[in-house]
Amino acid sequence: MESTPAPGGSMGSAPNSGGSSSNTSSQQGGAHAGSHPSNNSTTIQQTGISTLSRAELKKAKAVSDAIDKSLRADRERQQKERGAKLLILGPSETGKTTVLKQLKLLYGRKGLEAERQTYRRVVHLNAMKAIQALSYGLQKANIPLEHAGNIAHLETVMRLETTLKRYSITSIGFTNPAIPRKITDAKAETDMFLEMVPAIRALWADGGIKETFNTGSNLNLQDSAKYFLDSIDRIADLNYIPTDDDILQARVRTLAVSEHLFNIDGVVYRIYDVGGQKSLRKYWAPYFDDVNAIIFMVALSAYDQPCEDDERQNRLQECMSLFNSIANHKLFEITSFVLFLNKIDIFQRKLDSGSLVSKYFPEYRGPNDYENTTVFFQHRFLQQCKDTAKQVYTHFTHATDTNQMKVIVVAVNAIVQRLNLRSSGLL
Ligand SMILES: Nc1nc2c(ncn2[C@@H]2O[C@H](COP(=O)(O)OP(=O)(O)OP(=O)(O)O)[C@@H](O)[C@H]2O)c(=O)[nH]1
Ligand SMILES: [Mg+2]
Repeated sequence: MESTPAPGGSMGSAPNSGGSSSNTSSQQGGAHAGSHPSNNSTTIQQTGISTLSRAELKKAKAVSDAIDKSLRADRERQQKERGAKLLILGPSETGKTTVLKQLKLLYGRKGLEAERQTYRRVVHLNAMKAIQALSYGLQKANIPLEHAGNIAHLETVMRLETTLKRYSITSIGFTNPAIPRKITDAKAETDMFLEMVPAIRALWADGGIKETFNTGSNLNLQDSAKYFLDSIDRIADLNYIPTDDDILQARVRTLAVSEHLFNIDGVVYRIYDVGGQKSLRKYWAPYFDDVNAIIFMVALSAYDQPCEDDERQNRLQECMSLFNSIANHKLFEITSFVLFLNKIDIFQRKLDSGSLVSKYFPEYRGPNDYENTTVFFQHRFLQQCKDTAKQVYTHFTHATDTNQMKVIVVAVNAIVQRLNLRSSGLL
């Protein structure tokens, strides 16, 4: 591990100060003797204390080492108490809030308990939105239903569309108490869900909807659609309580920046989760001061998707531009950067289904396999940093997988701590 002298500490401080008096030689002077024996033998002779016996020198060194150790421990403690400020940035739907949920599960005192009941409604809304997007996609692509009897179900779903819009998930304020708006008409919402359940069950089993699901990448379908539609019987149960996995899969847009405190292996982290939609990015800047680390989230699986608000722009390309502006921001010159190339499970599935990276990134000429395409994208992101010496730590992540995230969070904590200690002169 690289070692840098501690500013103001005994190592490397003013060379002559230690030996100037025999009284201080056992404290500061001794530290020099201990740290740089060859340099300090000169100092000792110059200051006329060459008469110190070997035993005395040894003792002085021991005292000095003890002082060094204690100073270092003090500074480490102060550093830990000050904590680390960490921002999770990136475009919408890249998994920022999901990472935060994982941190709550792994390091929060109550895990996801406080949010569990609210998520019941989110899960229901997610399932309704999913079947609606598929029904809309089926009609748009003129795909016939497999069973004509399901037409009535399709009509139910489309009829409830206007009502469902009122229950837009974006208007739920529970991720941030600063947003007072919330669904107050929970009963009406539950009634609507129960009315839709038979339609969801029948349509999700229909070959036409299956075909729509398998062929449409522009459906604006949430990544968790299949997960919740597959679980329709379980989530429609009157006694249903969302599991941790359900909460990790559930999708709620973040509207406002929120702060969360975690103690990760003795270090206090202040972590900020932001809304990634373009219109919300102007709210990020007030949090840019004194940032120790940034986790920048990328949805690798978005390589074949257009931006939500601009069909002509590729999502991953837009994400690279955003990374460019963040990584080269003057306030982040000494900030540690961790890049999460996320949603690798969906990315792999897309490659397996034959979706070609080169169709969306024509400059890519390599094989359409996971190993080569991920290296290509990693390289493209790292190329965005104008400062070629800037170290960006990359992880390929599956943010809904708690076991994988556990390992990655430990690694990120170690990196942030090491870089923090180094920037404050402790390493
Ligand atoms: N399959 C899969 N789904 C993921 C992964 N990471 C996140 N998701 C899902 O992607 C959806 C969006 O995740 P969020 O964490 O809400 O995204 P966000 O970046 O916070 O989005 P905004 O709040 O709009 O900025 C959720 O349904 C998550 O469950 C992943 O690695 N794999
Ligand atoms: Mg979010």
